[in-house]
Amino acid sequence: LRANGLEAWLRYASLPTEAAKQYPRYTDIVALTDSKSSPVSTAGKEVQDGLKKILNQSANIRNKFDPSEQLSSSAIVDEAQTVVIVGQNERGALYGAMEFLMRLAQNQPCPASYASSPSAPIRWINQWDNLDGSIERGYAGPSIFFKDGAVLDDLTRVEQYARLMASVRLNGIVVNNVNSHCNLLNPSNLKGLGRIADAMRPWGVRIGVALYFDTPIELGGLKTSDPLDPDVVAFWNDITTQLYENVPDMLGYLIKANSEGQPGPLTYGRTLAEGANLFARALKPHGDGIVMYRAFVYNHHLDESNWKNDRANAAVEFFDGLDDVFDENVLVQIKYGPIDFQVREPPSPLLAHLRRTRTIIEFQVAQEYMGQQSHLCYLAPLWRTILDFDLRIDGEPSLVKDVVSGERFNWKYSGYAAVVNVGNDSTWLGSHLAMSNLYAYGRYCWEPSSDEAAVVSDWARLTFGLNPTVVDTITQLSMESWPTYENYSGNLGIQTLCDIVKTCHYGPSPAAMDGNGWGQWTRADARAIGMDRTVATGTGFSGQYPAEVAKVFENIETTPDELLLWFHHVPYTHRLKSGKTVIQHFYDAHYEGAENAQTFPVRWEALRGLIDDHRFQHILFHLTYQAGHALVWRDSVNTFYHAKCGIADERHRVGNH
Ligand code: GCW
Repeated sequence: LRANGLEAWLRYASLPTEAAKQYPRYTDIVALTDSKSSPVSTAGKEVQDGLKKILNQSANIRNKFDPSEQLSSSAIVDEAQTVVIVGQNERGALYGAMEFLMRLAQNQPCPASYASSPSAPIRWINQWDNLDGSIERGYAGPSIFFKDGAVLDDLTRVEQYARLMASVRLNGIVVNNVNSHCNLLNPSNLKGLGRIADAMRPWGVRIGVALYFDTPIELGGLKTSDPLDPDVVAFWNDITTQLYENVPDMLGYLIKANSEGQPGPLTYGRTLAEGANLFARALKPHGDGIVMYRAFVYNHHLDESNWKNDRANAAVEFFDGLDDVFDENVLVQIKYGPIDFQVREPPSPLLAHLRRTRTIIEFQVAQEYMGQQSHLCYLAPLWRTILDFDLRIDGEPSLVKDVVSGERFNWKYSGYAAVVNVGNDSTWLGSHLAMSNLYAYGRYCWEPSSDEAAVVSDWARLTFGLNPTVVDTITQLSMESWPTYENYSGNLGIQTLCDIVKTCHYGPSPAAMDGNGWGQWTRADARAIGMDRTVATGTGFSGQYPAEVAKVFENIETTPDELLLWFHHVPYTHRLKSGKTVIQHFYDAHYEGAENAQTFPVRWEALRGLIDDHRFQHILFHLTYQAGHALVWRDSVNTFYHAKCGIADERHRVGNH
């Protein structure tokens, strides 16, 4: 049977007969709602579909229940056979229903009673889809939302996507690229956005939009987009009213401004807060809509010859001091690291600076610098290095996950966003294994202390079936994949070393890091490597952290090896805590990483016949490619640094091909 990639982890594969027999016969589904578009109604249909597929049971759905009435089946006399699923709201009931099915599909009976609630209310996705149907950093075909400047007529895939989102309790999505276009807001697209919202709403998913700052000029024909100009204010008020007419439950606006060539308030001599508040005030009369104002503001024409310059400093420099001046419905959306979704970064120090202004942390499922879905790279272990990091704000425990959840500063509305690049491809992300990142992202928003291996095992069982060899193999490969990728790409916090000059951000190009204005510098020369970000002699970045953390990073002795070159400029001969020199670590890590990647297709081979051949082959192809590309990475990076510093590999591998 050709496996349908569209179902992803919601295949609801039938349980073996023996296992299925253990379950009661479920005869009636009571979905208590009068509305067909309610998530409760969706839940009813989903349970009906799931019971059919998993247990081969046919159950009737109805939407009323009189407790005095006997249900149709005689089996229902035993209360233990009645499953009651309730939520604090309609969405909650849908989540409970899907959890019930996903446990069933894994042959894990539900406990007698069980409750669960989210760590944070904002659990959203950011698509970077352009109106022409292309996707920025998309590697899986064209957009499922847009084509030729308009919203697609057929939104079947959008609805299927909302179903996947609901199953991992993601409740919002910004549907267009942060590098936005004024035509998003033309009259026919406003209607189209309404259709997208209608398609996703039954799954408890609300939509938001990313705005282009100069829309008043380019679409409205105004002379300026100055946020304090009365005509500009009126323009945005009017557009916002029209948007709410089409999308009454809109989440709000995502704004990328004064970043990478985008216009913004600074273009008009106004502050970032004045820019953000413009949109906040337009949203305010309509409900609970928020402005998600991105902290990714930096100068990409930075002069490398000045050793004090540092792109990593930008977010705090731009946003510090604005904490008290943003309107209350402005949230600042912060990438997890100070640079840009690199293979290893410390958490953004801005997370420790905003206390009154609530924040959203931004992750990236879209593996932009992480092998772009051609490499297996399960990201939950990376996310945990950020979420579990203790920022020690005011000397108090301040785990990033507790800041983001709202617990640390008593916020009621804050949370998570992730850039996701699903496309029209039948696998959604271009590779079956990459879907574990989307699944895990939802699980982590809900419960950021989840065990990474347990999460990926759940995903593997749901996606590929219950065979323990299959589940164990996928779990092990996934758990090894990020450390392996880090080994054969950028080590010790030097960043990923992808090609950033061609802007593809793919494949090795250590030379591309320096000599340009992007600020992803390594400062590698013949003798030394790394960014000196200390307060004492460098860019001062380490001083942006609260005192206890700043002290750790300021000092080479206390900086962990994995972030050494992020914070310090050291000779290649500098000895790590492991006892190795920096350069020997580079050489060894690249051999270890590439060697381990060689085992991936071999270990996958052992699953031949244990999963359907179509997906087996598809994945085998990807892992084989990854194994080959890991060798390219190894040799490119090692040869580059060997040529730079001239220091021989103790094990005589580098330079001897
Ligand atoms: O990582 C960089 C990407 C850009 C992206 C930008 C951003 C949408 O290379 O493609 O633009 O970040 O996050 O705004």
